[in-house]
Amino acid sequence: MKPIIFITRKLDNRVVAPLQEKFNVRMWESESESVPRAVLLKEVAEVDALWTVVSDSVDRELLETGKKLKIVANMAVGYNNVDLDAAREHGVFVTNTPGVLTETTADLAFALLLATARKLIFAESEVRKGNWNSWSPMQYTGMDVSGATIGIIGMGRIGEAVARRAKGFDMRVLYNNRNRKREAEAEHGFEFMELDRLLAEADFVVTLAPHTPETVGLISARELGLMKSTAVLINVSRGGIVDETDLYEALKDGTIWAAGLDVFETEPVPLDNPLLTLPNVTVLPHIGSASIKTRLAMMNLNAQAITAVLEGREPENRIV
Ligand code: 8YV
Repeated sequence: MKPIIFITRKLDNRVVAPLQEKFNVRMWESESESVPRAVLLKEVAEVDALWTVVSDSVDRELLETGKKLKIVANMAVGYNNVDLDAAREHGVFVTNTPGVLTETTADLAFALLLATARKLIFAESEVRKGNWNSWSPMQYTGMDVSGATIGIIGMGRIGEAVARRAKGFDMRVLYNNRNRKREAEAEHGFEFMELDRLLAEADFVVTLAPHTPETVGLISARELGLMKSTAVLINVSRGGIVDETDLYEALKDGTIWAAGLDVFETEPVPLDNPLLTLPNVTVLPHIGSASIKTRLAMMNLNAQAITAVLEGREPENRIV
């Protein structure tokens, strides 16, 4: 009997076919609807390996149901959707997909920063709607990126990659992180700064911290109040890090100038999320790592981790 894998999303055949040669692969085929919880619980009760993405909640109930489960391979660098303590208690490996998505996600962070600063999405829609009828000096004007100050909260691999891009735009780079990055400071002139001062000095604040109990609500009303009224907030890490109710108020009353969001507290973002009603918010559907090459690389890492565990080896990129 071949070991069984359940994959919670429809995957490219280039990734599935090699797995099918060795294992019994089951996959949720719908691309328009996420796998229902009842189906996930039924599948996990029978499988040896589970392939998940960030919107799958791998909680204690799920891990207890997976009596044969040996590995949860989470196709993301973040793993806040997995109960690590429960996985440890049940002897289940948990792996992620770091490294391969760094540059792609930094590209997206910078694209979102530029798009928000220069109102690209709004301006583009004006052209399509036929509203571009005249030229006026202050029409469609935004904020300069070149030469401005960027403050990066969470200076991991992706944070550093965003900082390198900022240098190309002659920006002053401030960062806040649990540990100092002295090599990067010496090499690129990045400046370490405590959070409140960074928020007060930056023209662009980019949140790239992981979602942990310590970072939930890290940017709330008080922090937004410290920012410049001309500042732009970019969140490409996890929704809960920025308090959405407080952000809505800050954007509405002009406490800050604009925000670019690739991530939300609830994803896919519900259409009644008040942030969607504001003109000074750019929204994206969590596409930080969404390039063809990177998504294939992430899938390959997940496939390798599952193969290793089902063949009795220790997987790479092990969290638990
Ligand atoms: C993923 C991400 O694309 O890696 C992460 O943590 O947020 C994105 O790169 C997404 O989570 C898919 O699972």
